Amino acid sequence: MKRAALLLLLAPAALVATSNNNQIDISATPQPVEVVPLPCFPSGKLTLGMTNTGHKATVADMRVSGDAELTLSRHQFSSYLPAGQLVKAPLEITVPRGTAPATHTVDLSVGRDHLKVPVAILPVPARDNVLLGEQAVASSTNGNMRLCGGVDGNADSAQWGASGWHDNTKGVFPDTYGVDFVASTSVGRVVLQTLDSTTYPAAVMGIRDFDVQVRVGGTWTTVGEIRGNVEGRVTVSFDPRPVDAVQLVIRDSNDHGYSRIVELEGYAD
Ligand SMILES: [Ca+2]
Ligand SMILES: [Ca+2]
Repeated sequence: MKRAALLLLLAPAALVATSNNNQIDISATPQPVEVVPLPCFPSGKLTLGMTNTGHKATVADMRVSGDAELTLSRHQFSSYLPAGQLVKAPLEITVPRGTAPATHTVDLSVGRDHLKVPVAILPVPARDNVLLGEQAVASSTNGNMRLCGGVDGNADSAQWGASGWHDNTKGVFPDTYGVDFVASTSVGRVVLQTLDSTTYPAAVMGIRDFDVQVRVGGTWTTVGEIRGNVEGRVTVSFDPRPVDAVQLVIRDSNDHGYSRIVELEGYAD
């Protein structure tokens, strides 16, 4: 009797010890993960993984830490892990503008196991599209969308959910969307790509009426007005000038609902 009771007491402790000991494989993709030090540039996306290589389901906690230069979107990844199954979670890594090119490290740990992931800080690339990756500014952003979606370099309407932007005031106009520059930047042409796919054509769902404005020394100037648009891609050219900010003032969309931008681009001429 005494022996049986002792075994029962030991059993739960043994289970816990087993689940914490080398049953979890840690993974991360891609390696190295590359980060461009711009606020809206599409970079720094790492997929974390935990695989339970044991024979019993368990719960695992991954701790996520990194060098002081890095800002991490999460510091923990906890999950129930069925035996033999890989469970993934996203990690976004950002660095302040001006961060010098270097290789840093993100450390992933489960129990005593660690995986050190190299993080390559890249130089800011030369860009013809001067809006690409710069700080987006909007009057509002719908909770299902990302503020940066309109200047992330992805103009594919089929990937609208992942890389587009729309406002959060349905049926209420105007809405504004644009970019604040950190230094005066020459702009003479703006290209709007509004939602335009087989399922959601621009003539039905796209932006219809909008003004293009540039800001110099705190004053907004309208440099183009478009009315009755039904195209997916609209180019507005004006006298090139150094500006502090660019924005669209969106006055209506073809469904009179939301202001939908897949990508907004700006060029010197
Ligand atoms: Ca986009
Ligand atoms: Ca609105």
